[in-house]
Parts: sequence; structure tokens; C-alpha cells
Amino acid sequence: MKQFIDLRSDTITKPTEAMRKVMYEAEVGDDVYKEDPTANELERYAAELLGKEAALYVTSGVMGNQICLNVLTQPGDEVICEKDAHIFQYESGSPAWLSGIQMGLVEGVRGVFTAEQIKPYIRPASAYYMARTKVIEIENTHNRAGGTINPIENIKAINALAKENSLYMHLDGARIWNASVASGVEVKEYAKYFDSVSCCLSKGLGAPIGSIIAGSKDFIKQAFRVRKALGGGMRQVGIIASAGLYALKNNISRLSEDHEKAKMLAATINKLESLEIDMERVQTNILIFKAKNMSLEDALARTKEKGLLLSEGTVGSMRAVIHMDVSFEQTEKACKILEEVFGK
Ligand code: TLP
Repeated sequence: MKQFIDLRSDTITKPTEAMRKVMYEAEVGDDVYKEDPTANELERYAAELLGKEAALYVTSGVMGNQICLNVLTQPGDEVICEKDAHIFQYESGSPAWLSGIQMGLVEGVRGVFTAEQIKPYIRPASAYYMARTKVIEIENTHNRAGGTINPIENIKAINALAKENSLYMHLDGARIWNASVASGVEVKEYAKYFDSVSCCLSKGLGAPIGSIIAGSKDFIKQAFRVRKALGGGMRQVGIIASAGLYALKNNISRLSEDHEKAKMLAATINKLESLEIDMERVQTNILIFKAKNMSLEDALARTKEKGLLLSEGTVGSMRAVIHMDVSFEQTEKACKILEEVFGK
């Protein structure tokens, strides 16, 4: 079988030997009864890491986001989010489908909107003929914008606006670990400004499955019920929760290595005349770039032909995502492949 350098996503990582060992040895029980010691420990550890009262293990990032939105809203409510937010673009329309809510879209700069910008989108409570604004959602890092970080001062200002208007704040922190490692701001500090937080264990951290949601005890109590209603009540879940716990304990600080490799690749892309990249977006592990004189289909096919797998990014662009299963050597090889395909 041909060996590809697979940069389609950081979701494609496979558990290491050490991770598989803790999975094999995990103590388990029935988690629907809250009797799985490993899942309980993962939730306790994650809540502490995020500085929240409680946490809940869920199957995926989508489930995490959608449970949070469901708990925070009523049908007919509106969630303000950035126009390229994952909850709007890539979650199967589930805010409407599962919770009967709509999105109020605001265009940010490189995925980041300011408090000033969203102020006019908050609907007056007296306007009974409008949807009710209920939640402000922030994605950090922002996937479709190219792994960009939402600055903590900006989040603080948005939180103040939310408080003034009695709105909830939800964080899609699928890659909050990347934001934290790159900015030096603790995940706890980011999470402090949100009523609910969803973060992935199965992306940069390398676990095979699962996400964490966190918030107040009361919030998690309600989330537990919604998780069950969505079919997310798992039984001897310690088998996979152990991998998540291992990932949280061992794989956060190493993300800086992924960011370094992403910079290496970005430097190559930037020097190739037939490629276009906005270097200000190069902040963590995701690169979004375009070929000037080639269709997206051709570009993806020609890189694949040479052994490099890329995915589709925002409209018409390519995406490369660095993760723990890509070595420095493979990153150099990926740079060479880009030079061969786009270097003329
Ligand atoms: N992102 C996936 C695809 O869905 C695009 C990827 O390959 O990047 N929030 C954010 C910001 C995400 O990037 C993702 C997954 C999710 C939520 C959903 O996580 P999962 O896939 O675990 O449901």
C-alpha cells in the first residue's frame, strides 16, 4: 500500500502503544449508572483543567457543541456566531434540527469578531416578533479561518457585552489546547468567560474518540439528560475514556511541535509564487491556502499523486493540518512535494 503523508485533518491520528496499553488496562463500569471509574476520573480531571465545577465525556465535538446549545436555549432562540463557525457550517444543520434554534451570523476578521461588531446583532428583548438572542458562541481556535486564535482581551470584552445583555457564552474549544499552547494563556483562563465549553480529545491530542463538555454542576446535570436523549449514554466507556485521560495528561505541551511544523510548511507555501497564503493566519496547526492557476480538484489530485493528502478548506482553498503522526522528516517531504507540484 502506498504510504501517504496525511494532512487532511488532525482527527486521523492513531493511538500510540502507550495509549493502547492504558485502554487495555482501564478499569470499567456502567457509565449510565455513573459507575465507570475511568470516565469519572476523566471528567474530574477535565473539569479541574478547565476550571469548571463539572464535566461530561461525550462521543464527539459535534455532540458536545449541540448538547451545550440545547441546554442553553429554547426553540425560537438565536445563537450569534462567526459566519464560518463549525456549529453553522459543519454540524448537519443540527441547531435547527435538534434544538429549533437559528444562527445569527457575523463576519469576523480571520474568524475573530469584536464586541463592537456584534452589538448591533443582539436583538432587543422587547421585540417579540424577532428571534430571541440567547447565546454568543466563539470557536477557538477557528478551524475555517485557519486555526486562528481569539485573543483573550477580545473574549473578555465580548463576555462583558454578554453579561450586560443577559446572554450565555459557549466556547467551541475543539482546539482550545492549541490556542493555549500557542498563546501561553491557560485553558482555564479561556474557559472562565464561558458558561459552557466543548473541547476535543480526538484531534491534536491524539485520542481515538471523544470530547469533553464542561460548565456548572447544574449545567452538566441537564447535559447528562440531553446526552442520553441523543443516544450518547455509553456503558463500559472507560475503555475509550482512558485514552482521553492519557491524552490530557501527556499530549498537550507537545502541540508546540505541531505548530513549528505548520510554520515550516507555511514558509514553503509562502515562497511558492503559484500558491497564496495569508501568513497572519498561521498561528497554530492549520494552514489554508490556494493555488492561483490550478483548480482545487487538480491541486488535490496532483499532491495526492505524489503522496501528500490535503483536504478542502474554505471555499476554493486547500487545507493542511499538522498532527502528532507527522514527523519533521515527513513535514520536509511534504514541503518538497509542494515545491514539485506548484514550483513552476
Ligand atoms: N472538525 C473536522 C471537520 O468536521 C471539518 C476537521 O477535520 O477539522 N468544532 C470544530 C472547531 C471542529 O473543527 C470540529 C471537527 C468539531 C467541532 C467536531 O468534532 P467531531 O468531528 O469530533 O464531531
